[in-house]
Amino acid sequence: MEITFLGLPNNSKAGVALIPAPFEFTTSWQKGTSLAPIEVLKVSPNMEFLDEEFFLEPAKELGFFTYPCEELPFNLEDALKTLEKKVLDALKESRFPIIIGGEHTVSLAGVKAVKTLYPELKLLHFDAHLDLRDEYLGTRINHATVMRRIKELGVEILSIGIRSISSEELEYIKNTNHSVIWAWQVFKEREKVLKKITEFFSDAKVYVSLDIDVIDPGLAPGTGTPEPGGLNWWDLLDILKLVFKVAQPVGGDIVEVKPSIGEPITEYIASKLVFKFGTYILAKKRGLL
Ligand SMILES: [Mn+2]
Repeated sequence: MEITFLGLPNNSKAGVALIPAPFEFTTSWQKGTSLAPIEVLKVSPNMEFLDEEFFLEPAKELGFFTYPCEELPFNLEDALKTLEKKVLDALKESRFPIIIGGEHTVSLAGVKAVKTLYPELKLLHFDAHLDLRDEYLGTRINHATVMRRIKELGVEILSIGIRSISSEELEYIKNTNHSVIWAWQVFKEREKVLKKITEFFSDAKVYVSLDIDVIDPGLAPGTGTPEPGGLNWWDLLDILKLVFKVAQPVGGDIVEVKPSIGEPITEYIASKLVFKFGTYILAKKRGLL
């Protein structure tokens, strides 16, 4: 049976494309994220279809088109290429692509595809980790290096929610002036943080990459590396809404969910985030932000 977002039939005019990426090649600690796309989709029909902030119905007024949850090629480079092509197809059909991962490496495919249409693309990177290593466990393309590979494509990145860093990464962010908003700043310097985000993204085309571990693991425990001190739901939505207001998001991904069978809290949160993306795209179109 075909699994779709919210359990609704796919609408060919839908404005949002959901691209499942059961992608897990380089996960280093707790595995399971390849199961996330299907589990995130499975819990989605349990949500209300009406958004409680804007009273909009994104499924009806914008539409979600769920791509089939297919296996990707067994080789990392080929899997990334296949994914990149799927994202490009979605863009060509004028849909806002959202990859549902899978490990964070999928962002490389998403960004490459979106950047072919929008060369000046900037990246909003929600994460507990910087993912800026040059190499990890002997490879250059993996979940711990993905943001460095994206930066090498010439994409400006703002990393938000960071609360874990290696000495190599510290050196790198100093040398490259990489923009970081630490998790503690979201709690203690809120106004400054919102101003920095506004200035960084103002009027830009933006790809939003959201590692679910940006949220506090007390709230979203289903992830491979549960770092304490993360963002809460409303912090996250406030930032996301602000970026939709001041800039023009054109694609994104939600990655690193590790399903907990029998207790699908994090899957449900990820599913609701997909719904919020749809809502904010629609709210922006209607001039409501
Ligand atoms: Mn992370």
